[in-house]
Amino acid sequence: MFETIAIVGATGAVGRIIRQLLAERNFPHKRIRFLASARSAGTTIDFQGTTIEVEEMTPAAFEGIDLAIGSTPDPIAKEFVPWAKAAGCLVVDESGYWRMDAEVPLVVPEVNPEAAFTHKGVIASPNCSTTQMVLAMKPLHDAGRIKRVVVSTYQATSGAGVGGQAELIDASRAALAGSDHTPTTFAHPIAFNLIPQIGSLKHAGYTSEEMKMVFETQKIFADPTIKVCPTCVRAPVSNCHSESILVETEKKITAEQARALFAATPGLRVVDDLANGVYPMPRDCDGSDDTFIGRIREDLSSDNGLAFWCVSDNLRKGAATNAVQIAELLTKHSAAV
Ligand code: 11C
Repeated sequence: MFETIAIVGATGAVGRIIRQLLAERNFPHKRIRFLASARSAGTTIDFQGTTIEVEEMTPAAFEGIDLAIGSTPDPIAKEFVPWAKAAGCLVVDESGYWRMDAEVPLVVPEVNPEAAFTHKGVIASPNCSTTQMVLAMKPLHDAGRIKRVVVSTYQATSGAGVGGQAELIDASRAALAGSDHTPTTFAHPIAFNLIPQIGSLKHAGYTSEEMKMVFETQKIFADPTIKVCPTCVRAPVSNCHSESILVETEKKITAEQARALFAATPGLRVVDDLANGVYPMPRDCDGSDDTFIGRIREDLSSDNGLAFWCVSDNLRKGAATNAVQIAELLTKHSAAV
């Protein structure tokens, strides 16, 4: 058991869900501490019947912490992880900063749990759009080896933080009232629109968000030969990312086989009855830790292609839940050795 645990970025949107999950899942610990920026330091948070004061995240703050779960912007993670490691604190980091570091395992517990135990003081949790996709890929990859993935995302505004969700509401109200609204979080109007850019131009016409889906997928499956062609799109949805995914496997997997494979995978839920208008939609998946799969069908344009639709709560399995599951994996492992 990790005696003293901490949440870094405890007051943020994902930090709040991490707190809820640790409480709901009775994560074993003796003491919990909440670290955040100087702005939030001194405020209080109620946790399991105790009022806890938020502390400023400084190098000294990590003394005595055994395990920290971090949910902060990349520049903050760059700064605090070395402080935590120097203090002997193991970090599960939700940011993008450490994910592609060769010494840092990138883990989705249902996909590559064994990687977690190779850590050297920090374990990274993937980008939300990658996490739900690799979770869906896992049973198909095990059964037929995935060679290629074509994915288009429909990403919720919550991926851009609470400011993104607020902008969707403000911009929608303004559009309905016929008044002007100047976007601040997004580069273009988000109401009644789709924005086919998430992140900045990164490589050969692909954005940083798209290249995360490429590189993180290859790292998680430890297979740089898996080809991924992503298009990431911001959609006027409050929460839950949706993805249209086409995989090509070495060995043919029928739609019926895929349905059974998905249904037998922990963390996946099949919602698939097109004739009756039943499939996963962001509104229905909000607040769930599962990843939902529907519209499962064989590709009409290739022999071994399989197409499906995948929806997941990007703040939960895409962020907080995955990080907490990594921490649980480490706790079970430390109990077993
Ligand atoms: C988005 N996926 O929807 C991003 C947010 O690397 O953890 C998460 C960015 C990350 O905008």
